Amino acid sequence: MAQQKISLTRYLVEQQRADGLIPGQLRLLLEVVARACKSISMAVNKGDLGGVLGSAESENVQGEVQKKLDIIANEVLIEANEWGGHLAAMASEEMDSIYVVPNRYPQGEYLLLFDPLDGSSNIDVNVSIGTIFSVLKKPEGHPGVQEADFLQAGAKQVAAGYCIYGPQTTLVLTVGHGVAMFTLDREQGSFVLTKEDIQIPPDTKEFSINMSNQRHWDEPVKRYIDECLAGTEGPRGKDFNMRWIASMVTDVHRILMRGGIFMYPWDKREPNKPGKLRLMYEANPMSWLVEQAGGMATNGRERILDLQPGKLHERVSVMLGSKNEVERVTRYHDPL
Ligand code: P6P
Repeated sequence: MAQQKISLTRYLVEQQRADGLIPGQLRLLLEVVARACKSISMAVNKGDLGGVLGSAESENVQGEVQKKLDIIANEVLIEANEWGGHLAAMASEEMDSIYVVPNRYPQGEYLLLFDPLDGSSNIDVNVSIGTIFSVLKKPEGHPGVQEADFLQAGAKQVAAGYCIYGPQTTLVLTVGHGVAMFTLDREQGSFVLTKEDIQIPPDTKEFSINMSNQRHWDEPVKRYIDECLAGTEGPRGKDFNMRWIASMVTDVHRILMRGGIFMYPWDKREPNKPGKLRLMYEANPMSWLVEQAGGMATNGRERILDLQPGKLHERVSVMLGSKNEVERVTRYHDPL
């Protein structure tokens, strides 16, 4: 008999039965986010045929030119989640401030943060992009919700994941009980469990970094990459391969599937910024997924999930992936 397909809904119900990590409201939240990602996938897949490519002639809070699909994805996630009664508020890379669920809808106990479409520079050239999301619980003890409620360390997340829009549309998710992967069955229109308990190999021969920034890096990162480039003639005694897709979702997905180290470190082009990537809705969800898959994630000195955020859109230096490699480059940052 053909192996039974386990839907996302069944997986979430059975996880709740097994370890109580997915209360009803969180299950609803995750199913709504998955449905929103399915809609985004349909829009992305239309490309030019849907008139969704190109610039929206506007800028986001990061000062980046928004693509039409950035705005579409953001609106899809807002509209899908605001009425369900599971959320108190949302925060997005594409919005300056938080979006409080309107009074006409019931308020829930969760906070949803997302980068609605990560890797925007790849949208118009048909390279994989994705949605990254993170779920926190609204702190108790006061009515309403404000931006400060979102400023929780990544270790406080109750769910995190991404949906990658590539040759397959794949949802990758953790609620603190390992990492599971669901592939969109377009005939059924539903996400089907295709991998669970994903494990990142502790060692790797593949690094992922934007080499054009090499002259701007701090010494420890320069040393680590120089040693990788020296290959068998250098102290590492093995040759390395390099991949840089410039979509964090896609680079991290490859690492979850076959190992590797991803780095977007601080560099001296913007010395007052700790890095390019955002802590709350890029680094934190990806770091939890990587740790849940046996990997490691630091900012070069500290565990990313321990960082206490000061601002909603703050940035961070990111080094994550195969544990032994992240340990090594983090050790190189130790004061002598
Ligand atoms: P660069 C995409 O814009 C993003 O935020 C990440 O997804 C990606 O890893 C990084 O920026 C790419 O940055 O400087 O190589 O274009």
